[in-house]
Amino acid sequence: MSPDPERTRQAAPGALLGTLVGDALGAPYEGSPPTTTEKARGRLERALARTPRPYTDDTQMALALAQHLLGHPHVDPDALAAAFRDAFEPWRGYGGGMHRIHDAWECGLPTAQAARVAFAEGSLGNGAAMRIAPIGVRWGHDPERLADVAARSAQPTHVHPVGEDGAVVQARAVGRAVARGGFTPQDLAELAEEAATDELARGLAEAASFEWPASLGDPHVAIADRLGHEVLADRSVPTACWVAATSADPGEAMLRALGVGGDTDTIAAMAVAIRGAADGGEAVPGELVDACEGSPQVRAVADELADAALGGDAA
Ligand code: AR6
Ligand code: MG
Repeated sequence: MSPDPERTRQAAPGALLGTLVGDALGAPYEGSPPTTTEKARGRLERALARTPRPYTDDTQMALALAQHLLGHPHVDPDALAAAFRDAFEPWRGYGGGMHRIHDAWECGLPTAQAARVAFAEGSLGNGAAMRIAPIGVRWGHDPERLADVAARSAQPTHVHPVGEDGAVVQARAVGRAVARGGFTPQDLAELAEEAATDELARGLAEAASFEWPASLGDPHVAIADRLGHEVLADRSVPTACWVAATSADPGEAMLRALGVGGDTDTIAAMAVAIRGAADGGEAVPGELVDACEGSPQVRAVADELADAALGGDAA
């Protein structure tokens, strides 16, 4: 299938600015408990009142991956590891394992060995999923290629099957949103069927069947409890997909993620990326985009990625 030009040009900034906004405005609430929508609105207002509003590792790594894709559309894990190493800024809030992997890269360890220095079986954190939106943009029109490229992009840092599958699922979610201009609970059920690991399949199936009568109030505590809101891929990717599938637009996805709490910045980055891809860059509220560090750079990279996606698969 060839990518649709108009759709791709709208989805690319939606996905990448969604990552940025979710990350930078969710970051002050990393580790916060779930709360009501009303209090989530207060969280957003306080995030907007703070300065500066830096992005964290989610956006830092997404930008490095996006740049890498421009030269390596099928991903070269060694060159990608070098790109992550060069972009690394330790104060950006990286996971503990990432600091150890970065030291291993600097000490010259081969990529495959460095990926196991923190955890022998590899990381099952959500770090490979949080940065994946550029692959959804670049390969949204080709789901098989997308899954292969997403798995390769996890290799430098997340070789645990659950860490890698989280990245593939999140890439598929963004890719579906890019290709179709929508993302609904039906997508959750289909993603569950495609998942490679039982952990992601279970989480997505639970997300697809989650029902919460409005009379009970906000679902955030129940979602955090059942689907999770932690840093592990299987306890955050299905949650982000649920937030995206049940929100009307990127602004609502931001609020819901702020309500779910936990690994707030990363769940928001993933959820708003999916919703932004579905609804387009103009649907991501401008006051949120303008508030974040790096928004012009993110916009520029998104446009370059859209050009690359529309330029053909031979590159
Ligand atoms: N066994 C036990 N715990 C694990 C394992 C494992 N195999 N793998 C990961 N963890 P990490 P990330 C736990 O460090 O995935 C930032 O805040 C462990 O507690 O590989 O890039 C981002 O914004 C480990 O420290 O980093 C994201 O929110 C944690 O999972 C998140 O961190 C994270 O795994 C991304 O983290
Ligand atoms: Mg985080």
